Parts: sequence; structure tokens; C-alpha cells
Amino acid sequence: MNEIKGRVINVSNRLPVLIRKYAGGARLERSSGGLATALEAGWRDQPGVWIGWAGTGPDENIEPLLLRAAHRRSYTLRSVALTEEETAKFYSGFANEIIWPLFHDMPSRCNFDPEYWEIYQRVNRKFAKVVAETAQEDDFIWVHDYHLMLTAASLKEAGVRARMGFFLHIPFPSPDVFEKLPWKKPILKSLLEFDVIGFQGDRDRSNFVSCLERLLPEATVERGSPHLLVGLEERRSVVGTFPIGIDFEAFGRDAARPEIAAHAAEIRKRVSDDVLVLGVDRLDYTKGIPERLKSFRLLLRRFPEMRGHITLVQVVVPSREEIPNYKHLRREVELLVSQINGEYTEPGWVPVHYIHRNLGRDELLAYYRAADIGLVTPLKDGMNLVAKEFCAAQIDERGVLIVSEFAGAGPELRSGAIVVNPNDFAEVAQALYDAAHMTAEDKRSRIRLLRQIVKDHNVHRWIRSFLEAIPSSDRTKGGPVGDSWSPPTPSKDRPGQKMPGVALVASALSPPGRPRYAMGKDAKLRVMSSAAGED
Ligand code: ADQ
Repeated sequence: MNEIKGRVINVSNRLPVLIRKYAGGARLERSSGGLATALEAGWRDQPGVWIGWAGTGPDENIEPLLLRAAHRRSYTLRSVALTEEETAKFYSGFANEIIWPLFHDMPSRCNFDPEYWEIYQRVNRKFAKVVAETAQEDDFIWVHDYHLMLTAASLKEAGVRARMGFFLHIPFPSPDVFEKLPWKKPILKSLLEFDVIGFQGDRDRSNFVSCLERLLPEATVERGSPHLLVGLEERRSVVGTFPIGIDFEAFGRDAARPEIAAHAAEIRKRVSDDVLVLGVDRLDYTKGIPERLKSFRLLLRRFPEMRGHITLVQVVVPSREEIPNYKHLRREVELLVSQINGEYTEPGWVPVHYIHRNLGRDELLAYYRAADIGLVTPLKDGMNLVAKEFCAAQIDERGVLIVSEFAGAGPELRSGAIVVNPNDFAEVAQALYDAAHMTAEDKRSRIRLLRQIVKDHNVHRWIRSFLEAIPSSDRTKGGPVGDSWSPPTPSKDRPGQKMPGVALVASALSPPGRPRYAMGKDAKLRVMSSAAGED
């Protein structure tokens, strides 16, 4: 590992704690979402600093609350205050009305308001200022996610000499989608100011490289081992794939507690003691919740014998409620739930149980343990930690995971999961039917495989592998190759600086075709015709 002599300074839009104001004062809450969950778990015992927004404005004295939050942690917390305008135009605006939909391949949902870009630049400089006040030369600055893609350039302008890395938790889109962004070149160039740039999967890294080829042809790409090395002018960046994981041991250990088992048994008794299907998501249009509900409705239509025997519990945590797209989504989901329940409920059986709130960790674990099928069907997702949490909590080795091919977790877990296209309602309905009829033996062998993968690719390994990719400081300035690097492979066809052609690298990295799943020998398979016209 490249030794970090100083501290690791994590920088993300949100701190792991959120300060929520109410009439009589303010209180601390846990931030929701995958980034906070993963980093909190991975960083639990590590020293360092975490810089981010606590949900508060400039005139609020939150120091005592932050000190209290840091008391139980091994790292300190520093907040970046945002004004109301910045919250609206940087966070809700540029980050969540432009980059979030665009990077999830939904450009028609983007609102390319030029003012958002102005404020995005301003807030990135603001974060960089706080980091510059905190960082020392031998620290490593690790910036997380799409909110902060411009910070490296500002940090350098401020004279910061520490090494810097960036990890994108969400997907990186293909050039045809990315090029719609009016500010595409400054964003690509700013990313190349980081010493390490990390993506969730090969698909994302390959898209990034293809975007460089199309939009910054002057950039050079060399293949190192295991990462790529991208050069622009005098600079070089390591570009790698680092699939994020969870704290497998902690999940498994906590799921095994007797009170969780008792709670899970209670859920099964009250909700369904037959087949219980579980969906857990932030309420976000990328998570494919309406599509999932339509697939479940199709299952009930196509397989009447399943009625009364299969129940979907859909848990959603409220998210980004100030953005219009999210308000519509909530209404759409609630309408679908009530339509399905209105159509199919029978005495003693409600087909969809809908929970709209943040669950505590113990309650979440109890639902994971209670479930027979984990249904994780985002339309697009960087990784999706719910898929991994579900596997880790399956200590009884009886749960089946159905996962979208468009989540980072899809390719990673394909050997044990049923992989589906979330837009193909018939396929998802069939997968549910198959999972419900899978033999105990087949279920056990699949979930064992999955648990092994999730255990091996855990959050600690993710952190280690990212930090190991940090090049020595001379390397980033085009100096000699550092210890952790294999020499780049020169192109035979086109000798010179430029790698086999960026396109060649990109195609070599493309994920293989989607595998079909194999059914257990006793499962009752049915061939379904197209669902056209039914939904
Ligand atoms: P998210 O889009 O937030 O993360 P995900 O990875 O699924 O998505 O993480 C969600 C987290 O929130 C999970 O830890 C889950 O347990 C928790 N959660 C969801 N609903 C909940 C509820 N109702 N109550 C309590 N907890 C709930 C982003 C990217 C992902 C990527 C992560 C980490 O979009 O693709 O996997 O970052 O890199």
C-alpha cells in the first residue's frame, strides 16, 4: 500500500449526521442513503476528518452538536454551511436535477438551468476552502461523489499539495448521454486533476474513457495493472474500478441476534407466513419502484394460484422531497399500491404492504431476515447496497436475490442471483414465480455463493483497494512509475504515448453479456408470453 503519512480527509456533500431543527431546538439524525451507510461502516475505527454539509446554514452555531456527534466516532467532523439559495441550486438543482438523472441515463428529466452551474462552481470552491484550511501536505483528501467533481482544481488553486482522490458512487454515462451536458469539458478536465479516480464498475470506467476519447482527445490512456493511467498535459491520474461493499461481518453478526430473529418471526406471523418478497429503497425514480409494482401485479394476474400466497413488503425512505420529480413519484407509487391492493386484497391477505419511513437498523435487519425473496430492481444504479445487505442478513441460507442487470451489483452477484431487466415486467414476474418455487437446496447453494462474494468484497476491502491505488506524488506529475504499478503496456499497432486507442481499452473493459439464470431441478417453470398490453 502507498503509505499515507498523514490523515485521510473524507469529503462528501453530506456528513454522516444531519442536524434537524425543530421549534424547541435542534437534534442529530443519521444521514440516510448508501454513501453515508458505507462510509460510516468502513470508517468506524479509522482516525481522520470528515468534511461535509450537516443540513444547516451559515448563521447557525452547530459546533456543540458536531462535537457530540464526533464523541462516538474516531474521526472529527467539519461542516460546510450552505445558504438556502445554495441548497436549492447546488444540491437540489445542479446535483439532483442535472447530474443525478443524466448519469442514470434519464436526460429527459434534466433541468439544464445555467444558474445551477454558477452555484455549483461556487459551492465546490466553498467546500475546497474548508478542505484547504484543514489539510496538511501529507494528508490524503478523498472526495466522494457527483456533488463535488470540481474540488480538485479549486484545491490546487488554493495551493494545496496533498494527494487527492475521487470516487463516483453513481454510474458514469456513455458519451452519447454525457455529451448532452453543457459543461462536459470543464467537468472532465476537473476530474483529471485528481490523482485517483474511482468507479463502481467496469461499465462506468469504460464509459469515462470513451467520453475522454470523444471530448478530450488530447488525453492519453495507458493500461497499468490493475488500473489505467490517464494523462493530460503535465498531469497523470490513476483511473480504476473499486466496487463498493458493506460491513459483512457486522451485518451477519447483528442479524443473528435473538431479538432480530424474534422480530423477524413476528413480521412473518403478521404479514405472511408464506412467500414474503422485500423491496427496500430510497424513494427515487432510478430505483424502479413503479416498474417493480407493475411486475408484481403482472405476477398476480398471470399466476392466480399465487394470490394469497405471496406478499410484497415495499419499504421506502423519503428522499429529496423538495424536487418536483420526487413528489410525482410518491403519488405514482401510492396510487399503484392502492390499485393493486384494491384489486386483489382478500380476507386475511393484503398483497402489498407499503412502509414510507426510515427504518432503524434493527428493524431493517428483521425485514431482511423475514424475507424469502429480495427484489432489487433499479433501472440504473452505481452499485446498490440493499442487494448486498440482504445477502449478508441471510444467515438461515434460505433467501433468493432477484437483482437488476443495470445495478452495479447485478454483474457482481450474477453467479448466485436471478438477474433481470427491470423494464421487462414479464421477466421479473417469472423470476418471482421461479424464486418462490425454488428448492431449498438450490436456494442454499445460491445464497452461500452470494454471501461469499459479499463477504470477500466488503467495505474494508473497498477502502483498502482505493487507498492502495494512490500513486506516489512524483507519479502524478508524469514522473516514474510508483511501486504499486506495473509498467503500462505499449500499443503494438500505434506506438507512442497513446494507448492501444482509447476505444480499444473501452471495448476490452465492457462487461460480458447478461447470463441467464439456471433453475433448480424441481422448480415449476412456465413459459410466459409477452406482457404487452397488460401494463
Ligand atoms: P443510494 O442510491 O442511496 O446510494 P443504496 O446503495 O441502495 O442506494 O443504499 C441505500 C441505503 O439506504 C442502504 O444502506 C439501505 O439499507 C438504506 N435504506 C434504504 N431504505 C431504507 C429505509 N426505509 N430505512 C432505513 N434504511 C434504508 C448511492 C448509489 C448506490 C451505491 C451507494 C454506495 O446510488 O448505487 O451503492 O451510493 O456507493
